[in-house]
Amino acid sequence: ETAATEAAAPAADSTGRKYLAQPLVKDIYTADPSAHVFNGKIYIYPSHDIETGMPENDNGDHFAMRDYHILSMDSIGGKVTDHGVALDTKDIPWAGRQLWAPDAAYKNGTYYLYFPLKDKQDVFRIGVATSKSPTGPFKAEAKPMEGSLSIDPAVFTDTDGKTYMYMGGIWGGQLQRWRTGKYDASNPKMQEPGAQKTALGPKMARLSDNMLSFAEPVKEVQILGQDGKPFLSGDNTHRFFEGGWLHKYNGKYYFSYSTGDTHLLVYATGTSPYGPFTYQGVIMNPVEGWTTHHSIVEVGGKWYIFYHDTQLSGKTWLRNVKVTELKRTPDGRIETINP
Ligand code: FUB
Repeated sequence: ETAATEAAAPAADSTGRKYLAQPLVKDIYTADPSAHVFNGKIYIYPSHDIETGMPENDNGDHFAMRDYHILSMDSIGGKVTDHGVALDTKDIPWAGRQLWAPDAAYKNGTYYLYFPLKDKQDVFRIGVATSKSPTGPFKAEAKPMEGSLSIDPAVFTDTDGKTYMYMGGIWGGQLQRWRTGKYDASNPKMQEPGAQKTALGPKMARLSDNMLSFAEPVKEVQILGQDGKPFLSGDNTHRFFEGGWLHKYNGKYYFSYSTGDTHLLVYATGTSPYGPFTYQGVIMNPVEGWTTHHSIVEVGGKWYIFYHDTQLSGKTWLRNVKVTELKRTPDGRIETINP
């Protein structure tokens, strides 16, 4: 554990929404916060942004992260602790480059850290590492998860104890290169299906009891418009881009995600963790910076959204994580946040 702690001074916006606009830590850059409550304490599993001088491009080469730091806090608005390096690329046997947005889960006395990383062939895969502590250090498995692909793993454990992973991201996340079921390096980096074709969906699978592998073949998740039809690729204010997250509220499954080049966080709901999910609306309007990535978690009976922007640096690849309340209407609709 490092001494680097930073109190997140509570603030309120004009609507009374608390904790908006306060970076949770200021001494390192953090992004893509996946938050969980383990044993009554809040743990945040973020990317650790660093300056590497890589050129900024649509392939995301400038996001050249090399390790993870886990953050914790006892309560929203309380002191934030940075627990130091939890996993480093140099300790991952199959590592190529770029540790992107991670997530974590707990089962039977072990914590699991799931992370996207390019292998030595420059193909994004999802890896898993384990620890007896929620803050690590984590030990990576020798190989990426069999059948895993692309980026942004998000792990959801249902009330029946079954755990599912959602993953995928287009453009630099390479999902468009998996359209045939196999990785196709000849598919240009940014090529989505034609504007009038069905958009690419995120992928998902249930995890095995050992949490280290998939219990079933990876499938595509269907996201439908209010008209019941899948979104078209050209509909970039609605179609899935990256950063999926699943939570359950009042028996309903909420799948939320980033629309990428239109910079929105949006959500869709369904009656099963497998979907299909029907689009409902915008959770958060664009933040400062190109990327937008979030997680949604219940803490002490209230719901919060963790997200990032570039307030501290003004640079898209040097982000800072934040948290604010997630408010719903009585019928469960999420109110749009204007960050
Ligand atoms: O942090 C690198 C990438 O940027 C993440 O994997 C994406 O979700 C976007 O936030």
